[in-house]
Amino acid sequence: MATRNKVAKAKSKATAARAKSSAKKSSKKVVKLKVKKPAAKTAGNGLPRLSSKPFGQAGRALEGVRILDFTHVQSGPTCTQLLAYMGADCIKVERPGVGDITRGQLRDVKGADSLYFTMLNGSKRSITIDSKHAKGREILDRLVQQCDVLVENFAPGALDRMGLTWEHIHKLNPRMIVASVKGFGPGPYEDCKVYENVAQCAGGSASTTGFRDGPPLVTGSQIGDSGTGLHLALGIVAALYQRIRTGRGQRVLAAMQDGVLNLCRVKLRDQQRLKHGPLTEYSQHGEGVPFGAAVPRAGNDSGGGQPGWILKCKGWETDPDAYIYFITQAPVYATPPARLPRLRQIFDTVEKWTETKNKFEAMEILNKYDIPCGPILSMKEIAEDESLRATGTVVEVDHPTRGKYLTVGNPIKMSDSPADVRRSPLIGEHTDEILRKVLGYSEKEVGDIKQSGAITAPDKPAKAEAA
Ligand code: CAO
Repeated sequence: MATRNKVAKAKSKATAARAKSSAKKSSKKVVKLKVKKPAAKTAGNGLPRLSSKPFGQAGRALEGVRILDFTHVQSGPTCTQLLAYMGADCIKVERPGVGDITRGQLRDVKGADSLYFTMLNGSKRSITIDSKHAKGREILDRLVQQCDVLVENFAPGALDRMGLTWEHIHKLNPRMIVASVKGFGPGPYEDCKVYENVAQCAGGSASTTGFRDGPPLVTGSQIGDSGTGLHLALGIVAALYQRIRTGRGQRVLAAMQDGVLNLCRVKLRDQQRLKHGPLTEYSQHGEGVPFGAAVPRAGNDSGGGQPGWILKCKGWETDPDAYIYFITQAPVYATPPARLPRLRQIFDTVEKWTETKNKFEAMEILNKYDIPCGPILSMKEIAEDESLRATGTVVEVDHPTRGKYLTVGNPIKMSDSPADVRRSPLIGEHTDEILRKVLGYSEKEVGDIKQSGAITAPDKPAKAEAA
């Protein structure tokens, strides 16, 4: 009871601090509290009155949403980074002295956070908390009370072992949404740890990628990690929307196997079509190679009604990316049945021509004839692409220890919610600020917390790496 009173007192203090800090903010720019005010200000259809502010100046889509970001590595961070770009206040909780393991992985600049970390944790705040320390648990409980969403992608069971079971969280804050990435959903593999390529294999991508006469292949697109992060972000936004009606939070689970399968659904479509005959759009059909029991790897076949292939362009002998994707729509082969048996012949003929042009010249000429095609762009070309910079898809940000770096901005463009793309935080950079302003701890309490060892690594002050 005493503890409960203490929590309640702390909560009201924290709420006051939160209101004070948002009032302070609102005098500078957008008034977020106004957006939340209901009934009297509605237009009669349950929605607030139309904003009179110009588009792009009425705040960001997720402003006012506070996230307890307990994510690490790639899948979880990619989800919360996207929500942060859309305006959520993302508080990343990291282990004192260590932080997200990716801070030090694939390090390219000595002593600076890696690009692995910086490109997945932009626009967030960082607090260090030892979740296994009694005082750390108390701080986490207070964060649970102050946040709208907890996002995590620990190994199965890890969150429970920290004492943060759904029951505990729901009791502390019934409005909280608890969103998780796991490798597998409930079933035989639910306790397994999973990384990107495992998910690509278990989700059906690897068995359907590569060439027919080669082994299964993983793809460079991080469909297991970033793909699942995207799925989770959608689940969170939908849960926030449902909470407007129900008032309560819910659990959201995005399993990596499920996310990959969702992106591979056309291959499950093809698996079912196999029962009714060969997959005529696969080039192996035109080549007279019989199908087996499962969907085969289709090389660079386009997989749709419009056959395509990757063709060499001028310079292919030395440039590994001097290729173009070409789709056949020539009138004499106007129908798929007319084209499919002659695909190799068509592509060989067209390639004789593409080999005389570089991929950009070929693209320009082919587009004049409305032929869908795409140059194979290297990451170097993408990094230097001016149009991607202009749209904010590729953004350069400045970082105190590593200097300028490129990151991928928000790939989703919203006309009334400009992306908020900022550098990633240093480890524990916002520990003090969050303890005081979000959680309402007093000067003395913050001092006690520091002494307790709950926010510092042994023999190391919390901000040591930030210096
Ligand atoms: N304070 C104290 N301890 C902390 C902490 C903190 N702030 N943050 C994390 N820890 C602890 C956890 O409690 C856990 O301890 P226990 O095992 O004793 O419960 C420990 O750190 C390790 O966490 P973990 O199990 O998540 O990490 P791992 O390196 O063993 O596994 C991964 C990593 C990715 C395989 C696993 O987290 C996982 O399967 N996640 C779900 C799927 C996923 O997201 N995979 C994609 C990763 S990106 O490729």
